[in-house]
Parts: sequence; structure tokens; C-alpha cells
Amino acid sequence: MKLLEGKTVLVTGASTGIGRAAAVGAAKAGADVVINYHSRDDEAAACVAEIEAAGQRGLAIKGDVAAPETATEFVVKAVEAFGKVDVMVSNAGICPFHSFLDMPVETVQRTVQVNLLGGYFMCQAAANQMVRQGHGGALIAVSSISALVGGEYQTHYTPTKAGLHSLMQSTAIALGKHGIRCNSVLPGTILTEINKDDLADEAKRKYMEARIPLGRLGQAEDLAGPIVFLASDMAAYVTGAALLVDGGAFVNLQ
Ligand code: NAD
Ligand code: RM4
Repeated sequence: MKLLEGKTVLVTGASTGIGRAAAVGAAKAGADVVINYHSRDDEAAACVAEIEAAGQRGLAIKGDVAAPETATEFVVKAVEAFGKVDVMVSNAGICPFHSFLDMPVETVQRTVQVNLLGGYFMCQAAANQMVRQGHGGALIAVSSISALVGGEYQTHYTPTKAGLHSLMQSTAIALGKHGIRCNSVLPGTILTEINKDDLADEAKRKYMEARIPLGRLGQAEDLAGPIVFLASDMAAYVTGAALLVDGGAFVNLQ
């Protein structure tokens, strides 16, 4: 019996990076998977092909998570296609690195809308569906090590990640009576498109690598196992938790 057999898993922002690795990881664990994506039709189709290659059903639905109606539509279409929603992985996010003193208003607003409000509406829409179904479920927010530490060029971003971490703590309380578990993963520095430009700075990349006890930056696939675990019945008594997946970077202060 595979860990997610019989479950329908939804993942936002899943045409690339951690979301895609989570979607494919869930399919390999036996789930049918519905992905949300923003703009890359080719990458979304490639993700669905990987889900199908794992022997599961896959479906891609385009939409901007910043708009609340995207969440409602995502859940409705997932239920139309596969009958139910068991897991929501709220992953979509942006991090347009920028200095604090001259941060454009629009950049702050967009980052909050996508990362925090997008996650809020996706989790709310999924939770309402899970309550209607009556047999529980799991919400997993892709927060960040940035929920716990600052970043000079991430003053708009780190509060959204702290917000998602906090959202999972509050929803764990609000939804426990419905059997819905709410947890977050806190990735460290994972090599994806979101930080490609930032880590093109050789000095910064070497500094980040040197801080990591496990000796390397993360890969998107490093998040698949922790997300599948939190989605699965192996984590039946885990709610309100936050799982660092950072190669030990956070604890490596001295
Ligand atoms: P990524 O850029 O590959 O993935 C982000 C995904 O979100 C992309 O597919 C993008 O299209 C999608 N997206 C962006 N705006 C969207 C919108 N408005 N609507 C729908 N989708 C949207 O980078 P990633 O590293 O895989 O990022 C995934 C998540 O992981 C993000 O929330 C990010 O904050 C978080 N995270 C990443 C790292 C890291 O080091 N890479 C560390 C901690 C947390
Ligand atoms: C993460 C963390 C990483 C950064 C990404 C964009 O939360 O801060 O170091 O590369 O965001």
C-alpha cells in the first residue's frame, strides 16, 4: 500500500520547482494530483505527464493565486475531475529580491497578495470542501526558513512566510474538530528559479553552502518526502507543526 493511495492532492504553483517535485512525489506515493499554475503551459503539461508516468491521474488548471476566485475554481474543478480533495499543498510564491529603503509599493503588495493571501484563500477553499466531505484532510503550507530568520533583500517576503507559518498554527486549531491537519514545511535554500539570479552571485552561493551542515544547497526533490509524509496518515497526530527542511542551516549559528 502506497502512502497516499486513494488520495487526491492539490498543489499550487506546481509547474516548476518545489511544487512540481511535491506533485510528482505525491503521484509516486499513489495520489491523483491536480496542479495550479500561473503561466507556463508547457511546464504544467510536463508536470502532468510526470504524474501520469507514475501511473496516476493528473490535471493542470491555470490561475493566479492572488485572486480569491482562483481558489474556488481550483477546488471546484478538482472535485469535478477526481471527486474530492484530501490534501492542499499551498506552494505558489514569489520573491523579487529588493532593498528595503526603496522597495516599490507594488512589489510589497504583490508579494503579500500572492504568498500570503493566495495561501489563505487556497487553504480556506480546500478546507471548506474537506468539511463538506466529512472525512478530514491535510493542509500543508510551503513556508520557509524565512519565517524564522530575516533577509536584507526579503523584507516584503519574510513576513509572508512567517504569516503562512502562523496561518497553519491557527487553522490547526480552527479545523482540528473536522479532522483536518494543518502543517508547514520550512525549506532552507533550495536551488530553483526563485533564487537563480540571487545565487548567481558566486560569493553569496558559497557563503550559503558553507553554512549548511549537510554540505550542500537543497534540491526541489528534497521537499517531496517531507510533504508526502505530512500529507499521509503516517502523520495522523501531527498538526500545527512546522518542519524545517534546510540541511541544518537554521541551527548553525556558532
Ligand atoms: P519556483 O519559482 O520554481 O516556484 C514558484 C512557483 O509559483 C512557480 O511555478 C510560479 O509560476 C508559481 N507562482 C508564482 N506566482 C503565482 C501566482 N500568482 N499564481 C500561481 N502560481 C504562481 O520556486 P520554488 O523555490 O519552487 O518556490 C516554491 C515555494 O517555495 C515558494 O512559495 C517559495 O517561497 C518557497 N520557498 C523556496 C525556497 C527556495 O530556496 N527555493 C526556500 C523556502 C521557501
Ligand atoms: C527562501 C530562503 C532562501 C531564498 C528563497 C527565495 O525562503 O530565504 O534562501 O533563496 O527564499
